[in-house]
Amino acid sequence: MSDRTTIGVGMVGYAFMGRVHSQAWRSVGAFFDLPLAPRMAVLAGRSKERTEAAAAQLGWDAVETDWRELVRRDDVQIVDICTPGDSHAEIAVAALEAGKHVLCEKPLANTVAEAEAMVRAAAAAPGKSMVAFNYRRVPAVALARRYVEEGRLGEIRHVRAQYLQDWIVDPEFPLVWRLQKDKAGAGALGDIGSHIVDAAQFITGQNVVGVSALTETFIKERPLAAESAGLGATGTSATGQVTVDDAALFIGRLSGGAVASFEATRFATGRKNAMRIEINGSRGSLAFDFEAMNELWFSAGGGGFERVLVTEPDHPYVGAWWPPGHGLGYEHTFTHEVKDFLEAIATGADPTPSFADGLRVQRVLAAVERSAAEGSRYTNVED
Ligand code: SOE
Repeated sequence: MSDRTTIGVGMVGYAFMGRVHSQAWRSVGAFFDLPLAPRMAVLAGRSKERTEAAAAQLGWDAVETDWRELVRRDDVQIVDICTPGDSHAEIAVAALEAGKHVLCEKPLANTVAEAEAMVRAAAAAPGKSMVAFNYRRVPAVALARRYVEEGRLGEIRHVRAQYLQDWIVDPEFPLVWRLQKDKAGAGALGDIGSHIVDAAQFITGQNVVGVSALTETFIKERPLAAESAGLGATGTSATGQVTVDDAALFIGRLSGGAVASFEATRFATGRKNAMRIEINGSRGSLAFDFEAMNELWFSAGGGGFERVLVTEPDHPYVGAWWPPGHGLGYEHTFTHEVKDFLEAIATGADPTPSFADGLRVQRVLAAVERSAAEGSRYTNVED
């Protein structure tokens, strides 16, 4: 391990995503045999005191209070962006122009124009770039793609995807940044709808080419957030407008001829992180629910569905971890993500999902918003 080349990582943001990315950078070298050893060099955040406390807790060597300083540093070769969407484009473009590799949280940006600028910067820069759609790295999701590639499903006819959460059902839950359009770009649509669009495209190998959509904001005004802007925030007595969707539903066509339905909501009372996808093909079907993330359900047609416990050493990523049946969790998907990113950097391969893949998802989100706003029956993604 000690003779591996070290590569410095600088991360911007230390809330939920920053914490889980930190865990990934910290543990990846202990479980995967990698050509590069990440060094958790610098953490950037606005408040010096809080950033120092986060760095000490999460294992970062130094702090900056301006991400521009982090991007300028010689001991940073990878910039990991864990901020709300409103700063993704600016940080990513600056980092790419400074010759860094960039890992950026999803959705890629808040608008198609920003995502396009990021794709242009990525194409012109020497550094590698990747958007962090972590659910691709759930072993069962990667196995689902393998099944499709092996032809076990035959021709794909239906995709049924849902992402169901309930953390804002309470009208007193405060107006955190995820509920503000200027910071998050969109609501459930961007935050979790983007994941199911990416997962559907990843597993089937087909792109969403047209949609017909409906969005809703059930609670239009909420208490302003007090101390924290995260999922555990508390409210004040002042209120503000919710400027994003609470739920987004859409149907769509895929480039290979399949039809799809998508539902993204934070109002599915009792559902915590139910990222679900079912795919029906001419020869077989598969079904996945993140709340039981170590399982993939497969049907070869007759006899209904059978459970595949995705904990065997020959299943994607699993061999690096525990013996069969011992299972993985949410955080492992991020460890797999940084493992794949480091390998791509070391070998010169292009990591996926690329910024271009992120832009493709962004265009679908924009088409959903257009369709919902216009009440149109069917909206082509490229229009
Ligand atoms: C909040 O809805 C959230 O943390 C998303 O932002 C993540 O992308 C998802 O993985 C879990 O839920």
